[in-house]
Amino acid sequence: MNKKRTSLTQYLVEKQRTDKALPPELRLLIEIVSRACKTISHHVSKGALGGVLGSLGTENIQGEVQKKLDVISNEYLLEANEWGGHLAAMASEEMEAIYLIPNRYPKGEYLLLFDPLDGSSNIDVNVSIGTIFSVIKAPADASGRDICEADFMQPGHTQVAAGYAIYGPQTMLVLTVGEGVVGFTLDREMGSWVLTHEDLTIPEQTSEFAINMSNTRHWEKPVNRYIDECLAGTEGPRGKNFNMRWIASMVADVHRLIIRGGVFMYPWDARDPNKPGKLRLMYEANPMSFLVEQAGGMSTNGRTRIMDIQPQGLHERVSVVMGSKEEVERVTRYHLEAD
Ligand code: AHM
Ligand code: MG
Repeated sequence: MNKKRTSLTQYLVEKQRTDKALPPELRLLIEIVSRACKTISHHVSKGALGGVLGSLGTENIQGEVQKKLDVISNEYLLEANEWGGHLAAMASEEMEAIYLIPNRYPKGEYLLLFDPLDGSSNIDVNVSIGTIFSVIKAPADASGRDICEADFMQPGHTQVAAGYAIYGPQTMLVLTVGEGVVGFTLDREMGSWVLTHEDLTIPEQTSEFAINMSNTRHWEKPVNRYIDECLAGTEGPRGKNFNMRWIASMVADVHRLIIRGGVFMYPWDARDPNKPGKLRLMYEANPMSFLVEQAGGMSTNGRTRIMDIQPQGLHERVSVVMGSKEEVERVTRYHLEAD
């Protein structure tokens, strides 16, 4: 006899029954987002056979060249979510302005934010990429009027759900509704998400870090100090050897640390001194911080908790240090000592 399998739907329905913190509209929202991720996964896996590789020749709001799959994934997420009646509006890394739910559909109380396809530079080289999403509630005074960008300007600690789908050797969905972190693996034959990781927990200690080392000369001193100490191995102040990994898809790098621990950093650097970092606060840093904290890890911008930052703009960027608690504490301490 096969072991009984729990599907995503079953997991969410049971959670809704036992736990009033998961309202039916939020359950519907998560199911629809995860269904869109299934479709995106299908297209990603077709690659050149599906004619989806390569660039479109257009740029997004951040001035980055859009890949065909960036745009296709964005459209799938919009189409899948606009009609369900659970959303008031959406915002995407790929769109300059927020997306209001068309008038022909009912509106709900949630706001959905997403990076439709994170790790774009890896699409054409067949390396893991993913979709990241974050859910917040529209402010109470927004009912009966159109949502505006200011309604999205809520710090990360107001998130009610967050997750990512990773399109790798396996397609997985990693999710939090604020009560720990769970992982589902896509059974491609059955077309269903199966609960495979019940309680994902990040070990407090690690000897693995992820950072783009080619930017070493542009970092702030505290980051150089931390990495130099790791590289010194058993002969340095840390007294142990460290390993390094850098996939250049945040989804894949964070997934690794959620599974086995580690610290992930994309710090501010002097290449573009006016930007506070490369990664996006609303589409990348906040949802990943929510997952990391729910898994027992920690997440700061080097100085303060990312989820306490008051956003000023939809496409705002931020410096990121997240993962195993002891290492994030150390990097944060080094920054504060240097200030
Ligand atoms: P994207 O959202 O345009 O794909 O960019 C974000 C990605 C992250 O997934 C990853 O951590 C980072 O950019 C890699 O940057 P770099 O190429 O500078 O190493
Ligand atoms: Mg991204």
